[in-house]
Amino acid sequence: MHAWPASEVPALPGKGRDLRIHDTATGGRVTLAPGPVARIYVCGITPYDATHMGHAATYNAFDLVQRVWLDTKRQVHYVQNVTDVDDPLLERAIRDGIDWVGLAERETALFREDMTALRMLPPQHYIGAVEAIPGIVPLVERLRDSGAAYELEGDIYFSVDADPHFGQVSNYTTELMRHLSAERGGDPERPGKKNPLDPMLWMAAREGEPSWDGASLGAGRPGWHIECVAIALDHLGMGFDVQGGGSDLIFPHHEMGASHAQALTGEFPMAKAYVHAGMVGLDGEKMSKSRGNLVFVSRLRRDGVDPAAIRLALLSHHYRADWEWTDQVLQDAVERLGRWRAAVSRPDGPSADALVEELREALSDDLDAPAALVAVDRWAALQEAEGGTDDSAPGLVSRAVDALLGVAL
Ligand code: 5CA
Ligand code: ZN
Repeated sequence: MHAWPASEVPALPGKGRDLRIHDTATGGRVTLAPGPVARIYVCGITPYDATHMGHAATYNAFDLVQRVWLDTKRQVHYVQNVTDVDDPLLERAIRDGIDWVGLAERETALFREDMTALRMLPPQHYIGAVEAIPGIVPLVERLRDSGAAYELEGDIYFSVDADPHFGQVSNYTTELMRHLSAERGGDPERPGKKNPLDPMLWMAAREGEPSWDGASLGAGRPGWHIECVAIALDHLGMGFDVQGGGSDLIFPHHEMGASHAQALTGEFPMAKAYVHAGMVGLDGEKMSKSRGNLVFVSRLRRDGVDPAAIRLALLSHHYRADWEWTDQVLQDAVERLGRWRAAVSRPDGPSADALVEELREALSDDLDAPAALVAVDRWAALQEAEGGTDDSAPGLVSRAVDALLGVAL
């Protein structure tokens, strides 16, 4: 699948700092020093509805990860999937009486537009679940042949007990895992499973649903977790730097994905850091396609909201925090954008060398975007109050805000 066009990332003088980021698996900070090429996998959308502010906030977090790495003069190898076949997509297509392929294509196209408008850097490999199926089938066969997977009435399940490290991404209790498994697409109550938590790897063809040739597995379609693992291993290999997504993916998705990969390769861990963004809510509830309490990026754009203001609204919250989208959050961002644009539109101003270092320090410190915004606010306030004589400062601020925060002034 094609991704979306890249906005240019201006090079800044000097060099950024290594990223220290919170890792869900260990519960602590890890310093990622990935050598000349950093490798990141970020879970993509299930395209049955438009991009909402929760999605945008999560992709914003992983965009910052890349901007910090690029500023350290590393290359970034970025992979993202599109879950273009799955239960919620098929259910929505039936509900709306439309073709599921067309629905997925339409919503993926809109996502690309939103990502482009928000200046999110595109992945080098943007891979749909459907196009990954030929790579998924042999992995499921391997897991089955090695005893890490088993058949139940034609469906193939992964045996979580096959991975000695199972549980080490979320560190959740078995009780919580069971609860989340039932809530997030698993089937802990299905009789005949070796362990109630075992997730499906391959679902045998169901009447009226799309299916693909699964060689020795029979016709069917892939489970959700193996989709991301197949794509990540194919394009990044084991031991990549960051596995990213929202905190609702900690369990089962990232836990199961890590176990699939570890059982397949015998290597541990799949990723050096499991990084999770907080949930964005609206009116006290998690914003979600299934709940329908959504503020869409595309809707705001259509209403004439500057995408740079949307991006500033996202950046004003720490990526790990759960927060609420309100009109005030957007209003504050619009005003801030106005102040910053006025400050950089003058021919000179106070020196910005220290500001660039403050931005670097804030972002390398577990992506502290709110602290970065405050630092720019301070420079803009000084510019407004006193001005300055450095004629390179406004340009440098513009480039730094663009390169490190993805905001075009
Ligand atoms: N296709 C799968 C991942 S392989 C999926 O979860 N798709 S999604 O469309 O439901 O979500 C896309 C990304 O947005 C995921 O990382 C998810 O964790 C994140 N996300 C979903 N809702 C929110 C929310 N309310 N706040 C923050 N992030 C969210
Ligand atoms: Zn995923």
